[in-house]
Amino acid sequence: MGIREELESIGQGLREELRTVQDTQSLEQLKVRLLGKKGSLTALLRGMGQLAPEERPKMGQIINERREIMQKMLDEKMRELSEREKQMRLEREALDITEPRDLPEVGAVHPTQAVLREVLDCFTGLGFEVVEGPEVELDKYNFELLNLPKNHPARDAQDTFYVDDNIVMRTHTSPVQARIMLSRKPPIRVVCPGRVFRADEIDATHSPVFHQIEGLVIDENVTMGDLKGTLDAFAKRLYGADITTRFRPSFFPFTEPSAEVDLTCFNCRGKGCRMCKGTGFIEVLGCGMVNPKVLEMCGIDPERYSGFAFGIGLERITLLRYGITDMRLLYEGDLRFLRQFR
Ligand code: 2U9
Repeated sequence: MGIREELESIGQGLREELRTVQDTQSLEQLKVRLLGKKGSLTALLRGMGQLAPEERPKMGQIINERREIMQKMLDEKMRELSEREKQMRLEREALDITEPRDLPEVGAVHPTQAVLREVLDCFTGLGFEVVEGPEVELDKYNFELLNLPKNHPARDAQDTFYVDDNIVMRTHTSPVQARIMLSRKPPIRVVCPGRVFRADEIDATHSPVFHQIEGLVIDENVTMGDLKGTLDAFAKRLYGADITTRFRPSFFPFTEPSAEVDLTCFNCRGKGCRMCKGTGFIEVLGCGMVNPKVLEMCGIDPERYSGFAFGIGLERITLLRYGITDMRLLYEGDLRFLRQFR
């Protein structure tokens, strides 16, 4: 077969293959078979060596023209096939964003967290700063500086989780305030929320891990009247304008004098009911004037400064707030319980 016939036959073959080729990958292979290093057209060009020298330029020109035409046909087909493949891919991958589907269940703020937020909102509104500290503490900060000497019953291994002789799981958030006193000068106005640990029973009102919010104010001329006013504002903010506080004398090593604070029962608003056992009041927190000994140990001059402190059990006020009767419900993560707070 002469070169012209072969060119004709290659062109014919290409036209037929282009009619049937279905995808870009096969087309690419076809292109290699034709124009690649071992392609049929390339072989034809090489075969020109057999021709008489005067025929070569003419034939070279013809082959190259054909080659360009074929190249264009291949390119054209390539565009057509890529476009088609793109369309098919788009159809295959299309998402119907209007299609109805199951929505994920909406969560709820946990009741303990909701009450914590309210309490912190209240105190930050009064000018307090929120400060947090470590849950694993040195004996020095958890006990020593708070006037809880080595043989004090509250330090008993019954109540305290010891890590070693000098390290404990904090039994209250007071060590955070002790650290603040050591590192700052008055005026100090802080609230310290956080997890605390006591080797306690687990029952409806006790858990070995619970939360406290403690507050501390230190400045010149801070009085018990400031303490009472602050806690009154807290009570009214959380439970309503008709709620008042009642102080009963008490004892804590870190405060002197100390008091336990009752609020008007927010169930019966003071009339007397089962919740307050007929008294019209519910015990909610403890407080007092910071013991001058504590001020002194924490580097603050008790002659110049005075302060008050209070401690609130977060779970306790959460139970009271929602009328929940068992603290374990706050820890168990039972969705039937939690869904009620959505
Ligand atoms: C410093 C000085 C004094 C924090 C205080 C209480 C009273 C108190 C209890 C409330 C419920 C613990 O969670 S509870 O069982 N707390 O009654 N806490 S005064 O006094 C401080 C703290 C830090 C430096």
